[in-house]
Order: sequence, then structure tokens, then C-alpha cells
Amino acid sequence: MRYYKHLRADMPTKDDVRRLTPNPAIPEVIDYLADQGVETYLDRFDALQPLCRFGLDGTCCRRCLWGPCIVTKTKRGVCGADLPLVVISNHLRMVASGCAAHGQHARNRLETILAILDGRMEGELRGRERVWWLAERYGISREAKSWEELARKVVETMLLDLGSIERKPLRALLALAPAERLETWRKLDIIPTSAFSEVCEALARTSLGADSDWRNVLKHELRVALAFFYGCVIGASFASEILYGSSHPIDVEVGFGTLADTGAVKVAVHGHSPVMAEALAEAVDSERIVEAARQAGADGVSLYGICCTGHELLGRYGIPTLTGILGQEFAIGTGALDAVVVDLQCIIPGIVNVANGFGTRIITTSDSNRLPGALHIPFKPERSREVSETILLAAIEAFRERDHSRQRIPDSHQKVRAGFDGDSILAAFGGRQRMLELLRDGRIVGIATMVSCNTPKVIYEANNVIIARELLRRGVLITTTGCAAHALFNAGLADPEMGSGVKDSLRAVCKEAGVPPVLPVGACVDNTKTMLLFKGLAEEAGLPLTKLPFFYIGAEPGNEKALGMAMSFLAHGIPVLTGYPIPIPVPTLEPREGGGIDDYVSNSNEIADFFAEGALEIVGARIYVESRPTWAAGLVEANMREKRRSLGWSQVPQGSD
Ligand code: XCC
Repeated sequence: MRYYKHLRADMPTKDDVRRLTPNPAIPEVIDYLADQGVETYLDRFDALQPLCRFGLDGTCCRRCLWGPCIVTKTKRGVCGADLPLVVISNHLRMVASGCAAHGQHARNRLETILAILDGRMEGELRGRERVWWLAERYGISREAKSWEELARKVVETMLLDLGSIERKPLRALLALAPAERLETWRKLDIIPTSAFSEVCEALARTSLGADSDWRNVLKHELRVALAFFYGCVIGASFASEILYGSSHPIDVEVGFGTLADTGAVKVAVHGHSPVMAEALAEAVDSERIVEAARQAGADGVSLYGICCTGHELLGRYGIPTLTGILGQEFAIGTGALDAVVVDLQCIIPGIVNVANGFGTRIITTSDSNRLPGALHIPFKPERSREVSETILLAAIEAFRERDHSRQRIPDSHQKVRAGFDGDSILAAFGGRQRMLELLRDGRIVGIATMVSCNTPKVIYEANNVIIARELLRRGVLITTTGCAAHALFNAGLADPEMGSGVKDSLRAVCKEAGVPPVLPVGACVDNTKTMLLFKGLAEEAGLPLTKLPFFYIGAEPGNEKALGMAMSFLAHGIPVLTGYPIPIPVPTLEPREGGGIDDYVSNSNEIADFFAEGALEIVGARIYVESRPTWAAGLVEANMREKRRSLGWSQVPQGSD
């Protein structure tokens, strides 16, 4: 391990990952790829060490051409910008970028709904309940003459939230946010307009000589975080439901072992948009594709999922997932995949090199996400069947041409019960009132959502898995999305039979409810489902979100989208744990000059202090940064116990019963 003193955190080497990852499939794949001379992110991460301190701390300012300026507590940039201004401006730009990214796939899905309504695309909208539900909340149910017209109005409203330049408050936020939060945000003056407008404002505000009051920049970050959630995340998640219907609990086998030779052409879908993946899922059984596969000597075409596109198909159809963002090279490195079809985001350029080593065809489908060396087949919703068949025929051709003898598939698969949402979780536990009772009496100590990405800065999947195991042992129920969910799947924690290592009282209630103690609720935009669950329980309790034992955990922060999600949960008053320092200087204790062994001064800064303390005063929650996963779980539990105590809820004995 490499120790970064100023972060007070380790970073693993490739060898550490190989020895210490909790995922049993990975050492075998790492060794195999090394044998084959194929480079992965692990090699590149090792080669880049040591990483730049100023980049890690967010103290390098590159927002104009006068610098770059490295600022410290005593040294300002050329324009006079000091450390808090540089750090928070950089941070805001990252959150704005995350907002743009989730906005991109919200737009992609919302436009698909309009294409169906206009008759430009074949298909029907399967999620009528979500349209009624939203229409009622937007106050447009009585105005529409037909169901289609209603759906159009709902989608147009969501598009306004995404991209209108009118200076009007974001509609979904007014319609869906808890009343207490609306009041808080109004007082803070952070109610956003549309997501894209707030992103533009963020870029303008952080340009040379613009907003130089770090507190005001931070206020805009909270505004962007709300636009991120109510404009983009809700837009994408609900659009998916309107298009394809809700997910339902479903049992599936997942992991690299599901690639074991079936004689089928194996195609992985990867990225975030369900639109192209859904079209492929329909086309695999078409006569033309079945026949083409047969002629190539294959037994049909099988689909697999990677990252969030994988979650979209997992929850609705039980299509197996393979891995999250950090495992994409490893999945291809099994040599089992004939093609990887990618849509939007989290598709790393390194996969082309690995794919070339195994004859796997990478097919890009969006102009926003091209890869040099890949085959590009633009996905057009209007010609979705035709394009899907062209893509699958290209995969079949790769199957025909490839050398299949170079496969090395680890025998690793896990049973998972996936496809939950707020309603199905409440139903399983007997409804809102009963679930609240379980929380009050301590059979469920608290609910944590474990979400977002993976990072090469921690041992592959380790932080997510260790924190989850520790929380289950302490009686905390977990919901999960995105790449965190893939890690928890691989560790067997979303298996409905999962029992050992779970606090007895939690195990008993999960058994009675027929659910695993880790509940997968979908892709990263489906954090809406956990938020609706939290909101429903808070309403039932008649309490603000800030008072309840809920937690947001990003154990392996890796993507700008994850920073935005953390900030949006924080703005809701839900405490955040980040499992590795994010680009904010970590406060340190330094020996006082001439002082004794216990005589230290705190070397902190305004931004770290805000996230650790100041946020508590204005939004009712704070960010914890803790890179040691067992300690991190302890912090979460302590916070939950503190809240239980102040609510007068029963105190549960610590540890396993
Ligand atoms: Fe991407 Fe969504 Fe993050 Fe995974 S979790 S690295 S955003 S695939 Ni959403």
C-alpha cells in the first residue's frame, strides 16, 4: 500500500488489489491478463504514482489562462483567489459536470418518450401509473383529454425542469420535496430553476473574476445539487419507468461465472441508457437474429449487463450483470464476450485495448460517447429494430471470427434478489407504519443507502463490501444502486438466503419480509427510490428527514456524478459518508512549535470545516470522510444511535445479538 500522509489514507498497488480484493473472481483475471500481456487500469494507476497532491486536494486552479495557480493557506493565485475560493469553485464545477451527465441521459429518455408519442418510434409506454402519479403532483391531471396527451404534458414539464431558461422554480422540486425542506431551501435562497440553466450559471460564476465569495459559490453548489436531483435524476429515473414500467423483485444469478460457455453469442450492454439496451433485449429473439446466430454455429444470443445499463435490464428482466465501472476491462479480459455495446458514460477508453486482445468487438452507439478503434453504429430511436439487428449481426460476426480458445472464466456467481423500489420495500415490510415500527423498536437500527462508483484508490470492491458487512452486523438495513451494488452482489450480500453475519433482529425481519438485507433499487439515477422511501417514512413519523436514522454512503467516490448525488442527499438533511477523501484539503493535526507530545494545532480550512460542521447548521447534516471502512461503519452506526437516542427510540444492544 502507498500511504499519502496529507490524506491520511492508503492507495493500493496492483499487487495489493490482487491479494486483498474480496471479489474471488478478480485475482484469476488479473493473473490471466498479466500472462497475456494486456494492460488494465491497475497498471496505469501504478505507473502514475505518486499522484499530484494539489490535484488530490483541489488546490490547483485552472479556471483561466493566467495560471495554473497552486494555492495554499498562505499563497493566493495570480488573480487573488484564496484557498477556499479555489477549492469550492473546483468542487462546484465537478458537481455541475455530474449534473450535465445525468441530465444527458434524462434528456435521452424523455426524448424517446416523445418519439413514441409522436409515432416516430415504434413501441408503447408501459408505465402508466408513474404518469398518473406525476400528473397529479404537477397539478395537470384534469387538463388532459387523453392518456397520451397527459403523458406528453408530464414529459414536457420534466423537459422544462431539465432545460428551460425561464427563471421559474424547478417544478418537480416544488411538487415532490418534503415541506420542511422547501422551507429550509427557501430561507437559504437555493431553490433552483432548471438543471441546465444552473449548470451554465455555475460555469459563468466560476470564471475569471466572477463570484469570488466562497460562501456564495457554495450556496450555488447546493442549488445545483437540488437541480441535479429534481431535474436530472428524477427526470431519468421516472422516464425509465414511464417507458418500460416499474421493476419488480426478481431472482437472478450474476457475476463473471454466468459467462460460462453456453454456446451462445455473448453480448454485454454497458453505460447508462436503457433505450438501446431495451431494443437489443427485444431483438435477440427475432427470427433474423436467431437464424443468423444458428448459421454462425451459435446457440442464440445472450445478453449481459455492465454498470447502470446492466441494472436497468437486471431489475426488469433478470438479465445477469457482470460488474461495475472498475471491472469492465476484467469482464472483457475473461475472453468470453463477443461484443460490448456501449451507450453513454462510464465507458473507459482502456477497454478497446483489452477487447483487441480477445477479438471482442466494441460497438459505440451514441455520438456523445465515441471510442477510437470501436465500430460505430449510431442508435436511432426511429429505426430501433433495424439498428438493433445490425448491432447484433456485428456481434454474431465477431463470434464467427474470434478465437474462443482463449477464454478464462472464473467460476464465480452469486444469487441476487434485485428490482426493488420504495413501494415494494414498504410492501415487503408490511407498509409504512409497520416499517416505522421496526425502526422505532430497533429491529432495524437505521437505513443506509450505499451508492455510486468505485475508485482505484481503494482495494477493488473492498470499501463497499467491508462497510456493508459491518453495517449488517450492526443491524442497519441497506439499499443500493450503481457500482456499489455490483460490489455487494459479488459478495453475496443481496442474496435472499443471506443470513450469516447479519444482526439477528435484522435477519429475522428480512426473513419475514422475504427480502435480502441489502436491497438493490437499480441504477444510480434510481436513488430516487431510496429518497422516496426515506420521505415516506419521515412523513409517517411526522418528522423531518434530518431527525431520522438514515444515511447516504459513497464508499468509493469515483465520478463527478457521485459528488452531485452526495451533495443532493446532504441538502436533504441526510448525512453523507465518503469513503475516501474527495478533492478538499483534509484537515490535519500538526505539532505546535515547541509543544509537547499532546500539543497539536488543527490545520483545517474553511471548506473542510463547512462540510464537517457548517453544513449541519444550515441543512441539518454533515459529510464524514473516513477511508478506513470499519471505522466508517462505526461512524454511521454512532450517528444513527445518537438520532435514536434523541428521538427516544429504543436503544439496541451493540454488535450481533
Ligand atoms: Fe458510473 Fe452508473 Fe458511478 Fe458506476 S455508479 S461509476 S456513475 S456506472 Ni452510478
